[in-house]
Amino acid sequence: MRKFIILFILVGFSLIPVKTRCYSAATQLIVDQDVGLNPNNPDTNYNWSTLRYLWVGYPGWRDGNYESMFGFDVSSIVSQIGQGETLRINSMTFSAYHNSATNKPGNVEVALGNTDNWDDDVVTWNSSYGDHGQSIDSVYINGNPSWYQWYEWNVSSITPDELLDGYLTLYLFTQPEGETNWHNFEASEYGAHNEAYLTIDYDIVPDNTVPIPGAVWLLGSGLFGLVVARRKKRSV
Ligand SMILES: [Ca+2]
Ligand SMILES: [Ca+2]
Repeated sequence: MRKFIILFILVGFSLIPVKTRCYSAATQLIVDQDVGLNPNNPDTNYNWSTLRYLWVGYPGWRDGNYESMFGFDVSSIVSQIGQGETLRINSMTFSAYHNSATNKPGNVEVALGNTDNWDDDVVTWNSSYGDHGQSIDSVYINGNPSWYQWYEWNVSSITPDELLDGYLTLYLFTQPEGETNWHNFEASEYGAHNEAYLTIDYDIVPDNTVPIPGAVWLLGSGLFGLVVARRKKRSV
């Protein structure tokens, strides 16, 4: 009987990961497209050819309080989700390369965009439906010597629903908005291969994951039944 109890515990524990984790992976996605937006010139497109960096904040010598928009094609993850399965995000990080010669320090915030339907060659403040959602994470960026380096925002709180349509749009902006704080980040067109990227650690799990206690209880009662059956056989 003791042998069976040990077997039951071993088999029970070995089943736990199988029952709750269908598929797990960590992946990095390079930005699909990126662009600056300016509410002061709401119908102007600020892609690479017009503005050589991705601006956030209010550079005094430029007109307006810039924001930058980053698009990620997440269809490679979504396509792995089968019928009866659900995407679960364990952690997600957004990374962008800071590239500025005369920045002023301050917080740079990340938020979800209002639309996934945009093209960096034509999009403007107005056609992107302007602005962004609530701040998801904030990073304080100092002045010199913090230029020319990667900064990372924790965006793990974004729900999987935002990825299921195959695209994710993020905004960078400054807080508080105003002339005290501005930065620029390297655009994908810059050519130095410091494109923004997204790091996602995720699981794809069955929709109706059997609760662990229930599964173990079922396995236990099954094994108990087997033991009883064997004993009965022997005693015959
Ligand atoms: Ca671009
Ligand atoms: Ca989306």
